[in-house]
Amino acid sequence: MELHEKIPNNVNLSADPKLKRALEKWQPNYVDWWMDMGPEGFQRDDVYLRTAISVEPGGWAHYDYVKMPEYRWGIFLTPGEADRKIGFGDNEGKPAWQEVPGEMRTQLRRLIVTQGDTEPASVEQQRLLGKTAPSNFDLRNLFQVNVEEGRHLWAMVYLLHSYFGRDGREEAEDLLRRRSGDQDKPRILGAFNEPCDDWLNFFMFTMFTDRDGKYQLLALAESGFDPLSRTTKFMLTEEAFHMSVGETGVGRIVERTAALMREHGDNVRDHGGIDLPTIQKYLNFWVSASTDLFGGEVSTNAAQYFATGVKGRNRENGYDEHKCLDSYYTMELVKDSKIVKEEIPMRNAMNEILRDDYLADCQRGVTRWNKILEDAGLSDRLTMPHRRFHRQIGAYGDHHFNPDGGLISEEQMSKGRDSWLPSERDRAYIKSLMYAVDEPGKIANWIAAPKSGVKGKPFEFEYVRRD
Ligand code: BYC
Ligand code: FE
Ligand code: FE
Repeated sequence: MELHEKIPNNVNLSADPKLKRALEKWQPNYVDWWMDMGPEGFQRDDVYLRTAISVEPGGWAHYDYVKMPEYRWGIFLTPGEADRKIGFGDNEGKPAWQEVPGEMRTQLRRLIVTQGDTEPASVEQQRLLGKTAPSNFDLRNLFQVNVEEGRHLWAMVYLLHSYFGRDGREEAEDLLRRRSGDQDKPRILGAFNEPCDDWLNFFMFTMFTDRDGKYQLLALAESGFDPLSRTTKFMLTEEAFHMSVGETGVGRIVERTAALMREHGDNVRDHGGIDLPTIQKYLNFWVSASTDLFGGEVSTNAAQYFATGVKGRNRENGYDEHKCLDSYYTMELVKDSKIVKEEIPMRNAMNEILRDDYLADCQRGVTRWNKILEDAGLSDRLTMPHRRFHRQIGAYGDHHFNPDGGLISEEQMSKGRDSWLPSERDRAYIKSLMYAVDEPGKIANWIAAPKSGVKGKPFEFEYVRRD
């Protein structure tokens, strides 16, 4: 470990002066981007953050107060496996690549750039949320997520600089130039240009959009390109925290809403809470936007990634067969205004296969939220929208579906829209609830306090000390 270097790392950076210089040149540009686009108004405060200091299970994190611009963003890869073999596709059984094979350069660069682009995008989307955090504890969790997304950008930039020469360095600069939601130079993927400007959005985003991150990282962890596999494995350890922020965040809102419903009936808004129908609409929005992130149902890109071995399935080990040449995936597609079943060659269905795992995981989270409602003695439930609902990308993007997945007309969609997705009024209402609760141990009215704090500290602990 080179922990006390300018760029902490476990990749022996000091042995490669050229790479080290290139990264040290990128670093100030990164810090400039962080100052411009990172959490606004909190750059001078002490934040109780964890920092990666090792890749060993159980011992990798160090907790202390740091000012965010001084955070030690490092480069950490899970240790390599001796003689690792490619686990799938046409190159199954061949040694994993330690360098980028020429014929896979374009594919790999594109995947790494797309992955890398989402990381700063999310920081940009969340940059104003600190001003309305429902508690000091939540404020800290937001910043923890933000600095780790910054580290994920570092992880991809390390790969670009190390393995892609000059065009890699240019891509690394561009990662700091695009801006979430910008008309002229937007971020690459749809969901990362959507505003995430209130805390219901934030918790839904970390629940559903960070979970896309989990599944994409799992698929990239299978990559035949070993440095990508090892980088994404370590990123997954951080992703788990982001998703827990989302799941417990929405869970705490549901808990508070349930308490208000028991006391006052359905009239939750009159008592400053977030009513279940509004929670459901935000859920529908972020599930559909995040479902889009898996790409087209039928995808030649995905088939190529699988064939060459650059991107696999989630936990390839769990499958008996890793070539997928003579198998088919049954998909429901729209033909002549009807939904019909079609057999798609398995490799072309890789996006959909990953989406299946993702949606099942989301459903498990929603089921846990419903348990909170059940325990409160309420019969209301939250549900996952159908995967076809409100899609912009892929086979369903050109049609309209209701939340149950039924094909509907454009007119029916316009009619239903405000009861299925957040309306302007809903968004304005949620915004009206957002104000900063600074004092440690205090909590906003629309959310319940967490069961526990961070790293054995109580909820009342002062996680963010204002300058
Ligand atoms: N928005 O063949 P298709 C995370 C484009 S999240 C806009 O279906 P493919 C995180 C596509 O690029 C994880 N465009 O797609 C979470 C293609 O464009 P071109 C991020 C889209 O390539 C929270 C065209 O449509 N990681 O880490 O099979 C906070 C046809 O595409 C979208 C990755 O994404 C979209 N939603 O699959 C922080 C992993 N979807 O080439 C971080 C790397 C598709 O025709 N990326 N398009 O111009 C990939 O594996 C693939 O690029 C995708 C798309 C799965 C995204
Ligand atoms: Fe990330
Ligand atoms: Fe994340």
